[in-house]
Amino acid sequence: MLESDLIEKLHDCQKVVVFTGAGISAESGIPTFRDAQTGLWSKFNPQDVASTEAFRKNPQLVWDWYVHRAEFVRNAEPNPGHKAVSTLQACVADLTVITQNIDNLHQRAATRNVLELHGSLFRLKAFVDTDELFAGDTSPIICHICDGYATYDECDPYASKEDLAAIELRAGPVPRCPGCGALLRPDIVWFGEPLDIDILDGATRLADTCDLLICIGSSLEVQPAASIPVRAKLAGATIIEINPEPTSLSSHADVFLQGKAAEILPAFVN
Ligand code: BV8
Repeated sequence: MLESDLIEKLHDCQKVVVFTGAGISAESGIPTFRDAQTGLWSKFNPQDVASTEAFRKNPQLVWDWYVHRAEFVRNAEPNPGHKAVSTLQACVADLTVITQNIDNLHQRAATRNVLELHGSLFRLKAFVDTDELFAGDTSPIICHICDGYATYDECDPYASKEDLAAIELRAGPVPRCPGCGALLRPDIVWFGEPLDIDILDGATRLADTCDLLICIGSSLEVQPAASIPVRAKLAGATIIEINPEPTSLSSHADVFLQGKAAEILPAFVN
């Protein structure tokens, strides 16, 4: 398929999914995960920083690691790739972004309808250690502030949701829920944790019903996210992949555009 045919096809599509991974944010200066030299996982073991076990063992270390990443992301800007996706959304009838990224850069590029499969660095939730909680004497309740498990004894009836909303991922001691005192953690999906069922269901339904899926900047090594483009292909969607390196999807894609997202994507919207 020629690039001009592709652009025409894109404008004819009723339902488009843009599926993104860390590669779309690479040109905003945010390191990817699996690059052999600069990837985060070339310097850190995911089990030591991105797992419930790590947080249980050393919450401050994990908090500090995410504070560092959040500062990096706050200082980054959406790049021409993010902006092109946003422009594309205005040109097609129905476009949803399904992203594995937790950096908020699609939203900052004014893209709407973003499904965040792995959560966001910019929301917090309670760390719930269910093993410890259910081993205690008191029956758990749901904390009215953080919606995590708590006990009646712990929960402060005078605390408000606004108190929690005011807490951000910033340097300092790991904060606690103003209601129940549970440690707070970023609202992201760590290895071994299930994805939010509603978000995963929504993404799966889109994969099953879209006409076109554009897969941008993902190594497709993490499940269940990696199954989304495959599912769309099996359901009959046209698949375009944009990546400087081939992946397990490339040979099955209808079109594989080898290169950087920030260079290739703007051509779709000009
Ligand atoms: C779960 C946390 C079940 C946040 C992340 C064996 C088989 C199948 C599955 C498993 C298995 N062993 C273990 C599992 C499960 C595991 C998994 O998939 N592991 C893999 C690694 C083997 N999955 C899970 O644990 C998931 N949960 O399965 O739960 C369950 C069910 C019920 C009850 C309990 C449990 C949870 C997965 C979530 C992991 N969270 N991060 C954080 O700290 O960031 S993973 C991490 O990988 C990021 O979130 C990231 O988004 C995600 C995917 O990576 P990519 O985005 O693809 O990034 P990567 O660096 O890999 O690739 C970048 C690409 O960009 C490259 O291709 C590169 O060429 C390209 N690129 C570079 N520059 C550019 C570019 N492209 C375009 N333009 C450029 N300029």
